[in-house]
Amino acid sequence: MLTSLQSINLAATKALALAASAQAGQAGPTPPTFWMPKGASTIAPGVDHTLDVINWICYFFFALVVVLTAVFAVKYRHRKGERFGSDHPHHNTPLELFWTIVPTILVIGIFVVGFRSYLDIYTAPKNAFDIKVTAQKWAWSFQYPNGAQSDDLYVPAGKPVRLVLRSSDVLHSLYIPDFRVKRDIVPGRYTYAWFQCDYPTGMPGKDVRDPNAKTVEGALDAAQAHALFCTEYCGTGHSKMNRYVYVLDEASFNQWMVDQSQWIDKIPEEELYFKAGPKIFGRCVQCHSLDGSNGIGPTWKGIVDRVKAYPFVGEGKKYATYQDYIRTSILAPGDYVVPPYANAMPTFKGQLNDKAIDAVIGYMEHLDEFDPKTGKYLKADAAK
Ligand code: HEC
Ligand SMILES: [Cu+2]
Repeated sequence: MLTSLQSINLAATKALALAASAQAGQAGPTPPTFWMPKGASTIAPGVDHTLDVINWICYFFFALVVVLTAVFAVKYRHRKGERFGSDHPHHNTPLELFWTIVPTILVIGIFVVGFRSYLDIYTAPKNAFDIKVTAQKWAWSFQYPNGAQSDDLYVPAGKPVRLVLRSSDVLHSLYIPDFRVKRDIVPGRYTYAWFQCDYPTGMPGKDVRDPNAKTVEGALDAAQAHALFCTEYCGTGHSKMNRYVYVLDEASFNQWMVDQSQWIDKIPEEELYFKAGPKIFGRCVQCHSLDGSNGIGPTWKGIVDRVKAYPFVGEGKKYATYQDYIRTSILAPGDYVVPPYANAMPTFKGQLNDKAIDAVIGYMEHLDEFDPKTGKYLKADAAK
């Protein structure tokens, strides 16, 4: 029994050593195994070794139980002429003590190894880089300290990152298998997760979610990015919360953050609707279509004419212009809930600024210039 405890300790030490060598940065992510995907965070080796130790204990006892069952079934089978129920062993105190004490010690050993990793996993280092995460039906919004925002998660390599998780509606759960990170996101409460990944994946060269995309030079290979899931069923659009994590070296990450916070400012007013419009529409497309089909929300096909005809839109009415109404619909969707729809739209207050809202309105005004299926600008070549 001492030896099994020692082997647990040994595995834990090995895990720590592995984690240290990963930190030194010679290696890349640990390769996938039968049980686990590749391990790309500093805690991955420790988690995997804890799992391995528990697995091996299970294999051992599984084999022991199966073999003994087979042996005893043969050895103590009923033989001709034997009477039932005679002369069988009943109580054996040493044996009972043995099979109570040994598993107890084993389980305590597993607890100690697990609890150590648990503390590591749940206590973020003090110098961690904070990223705010908002989960909502059915999208992620990642907010960076400089005001940048993204739908996929971008993180700096070689630095602890702490995610501050919030939900604006129901229970969600953030899961990054390659990092061995999983954390529930509970409405009305902050939860936290942290990780450190030392290996840059690079930037997405094109949409890696498109399986038909041809690899272009310098583009990120989809296998390199880390998948990010919502892992708490949160309604019909749950699977739309599958995103990616991109790990950038620190300089690229800082540059990306600056670009990301300023991307819309750099676009001239008259190009806004076709340069920024489709990108922002990417955050509305789960619920709104351009082709006339109604989803969770009303289609945007013909939206400007429809909205102009509302009895409360027009000079001297609640909304002087249709732009006013659309603006309010985006910032305070509950103000007027279009029948027969539910009040299901999240507010984009604090996420879309005035310029972004102008871009959306411009987009709605020029819908005939966009592909009704994909939302892409049809005159893209002419615009160059
Ligand atoms: C989770 C689903 C969802 C998302 C995401 C969503 N909406 Fe909505 N939207 C709705 C629903 C449902 C309605 C109808 C009920 C209401 O008025 O709140 C609606 C209504 C609207 C209306 C009023 C339409 C009308 O005919 O009066 C506008 C404008 C609008 N959304 C814009 C947006 C924009 C812009 C985005 C993206 C930045 C967006 N929505 C994202 C669900 C959504
Ligand atoms: Cu979810």
